[in-house]
Amino acid sequence: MSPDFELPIHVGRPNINNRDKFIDRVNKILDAKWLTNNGPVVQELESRIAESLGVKHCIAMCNGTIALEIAIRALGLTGEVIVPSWTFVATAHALSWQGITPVFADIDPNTHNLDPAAVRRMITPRTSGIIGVHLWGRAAPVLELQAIADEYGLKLMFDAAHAFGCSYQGQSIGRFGACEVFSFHATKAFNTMEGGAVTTNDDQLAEAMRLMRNFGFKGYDKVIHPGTNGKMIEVCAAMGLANLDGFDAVVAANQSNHIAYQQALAGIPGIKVLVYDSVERHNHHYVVVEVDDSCPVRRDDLIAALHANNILARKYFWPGCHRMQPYCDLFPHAGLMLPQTIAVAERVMVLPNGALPDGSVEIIARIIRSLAGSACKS
Ligand code: T4K
Repeated sequence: MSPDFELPIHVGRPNINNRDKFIDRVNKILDAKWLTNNGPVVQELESRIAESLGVKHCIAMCNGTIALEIAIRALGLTGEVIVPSWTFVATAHALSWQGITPVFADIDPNTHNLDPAAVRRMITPRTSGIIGVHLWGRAAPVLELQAIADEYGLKLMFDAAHAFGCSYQGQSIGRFGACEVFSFHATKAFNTMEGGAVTTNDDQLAEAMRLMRNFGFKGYDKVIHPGTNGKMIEVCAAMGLANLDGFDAVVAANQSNHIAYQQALAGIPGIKVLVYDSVERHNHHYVVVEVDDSCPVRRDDLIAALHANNILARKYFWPGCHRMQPYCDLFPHAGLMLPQTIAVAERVMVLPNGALPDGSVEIIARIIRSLAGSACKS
């Protein structure tokens, strides 16, 4: 049988808005012969993002992982830092790459975000901080984590890689903790091809991160800080400006697909589409489906069937960082403290979203329903 889609439709297909405006800006960048090193297009993107999020500083970076590393260093994190295992592995790697031990705390199975009680259990005399992750763009328990950080004298920052355009208690994500880190990777709701940014209201922290992003240079020939190369290039910033202009339309398309998925998958036993809180702003980028034991088909069999039809669903972020290298060798018993992470990792399937070909949601739902439905009868 031929697949439903001739060309694959992926989770993570990039949103490319305003292609003409992007090309126009690229031509201007080439004419100006200023390609990188804090150029005018990067500065314009930083101002627009800071303004739209209502935060004092936005420091654009070459990607979200380097942005995390720079933020971690600028905050002075050391020893152990508490993170979820249920996240993309970059959250943990950004710590271990700098000789800091990521300590994995369990999640709340309803939100997929850190469980504050589990965070408390993982604090030791070596803990210097907490990195909350706003997974799927749903805010981590910001206030509860801040209270724990204040009580124990820990630094708190957020991995907001998924959360551009999302809010917590009505305020844009990007303003919480000591700083927040975005990824603008091609696969994100808002992308600069590769890219990322740290946002903060702390002047000193912002200054330190700007220095670290550019080898520690403070003017010609004067280095006053250790640093690396974390700079965003002008062409990526041009992509960002073009995509910012079309961001509302992307969110609207995502949301409409999300609603269509909820309707089309309703009533299938053991299938639940995660719903985003309607009182908050959300980018609706990730369509996250949980397949539990009452579904007659296993999650992995559903994914295999979708792949056979050129629908490249994913089981993000299976199996959890603690079961990836080097963490599974370093902490072979970490799973004992992560029962909810392990359970959620077995249930989750992420479906394609964004500018999908017409009728995609219905076709995808039909495949899932036909498998779950027929297996149900047998
Ligand atoms: N923290 C969190 C919570 C994150 O999710 C991420 C990144 C980070 C930190 C680090 O930020 P960055 O340093 O990446 O800025 C992808 C992305 O590479 C990664 O950025 C993202 N999270 C993660 C969730 O997804 P993979 O390993 O799944 O990528 P890959 O190559 O399998 O592509 C994903 C899907 O997107 C595929 O179905 C193909 C499709 N795709 C991808 C690209 C690049 C396209 O259709 N077109 C494209 O151009 O990590």
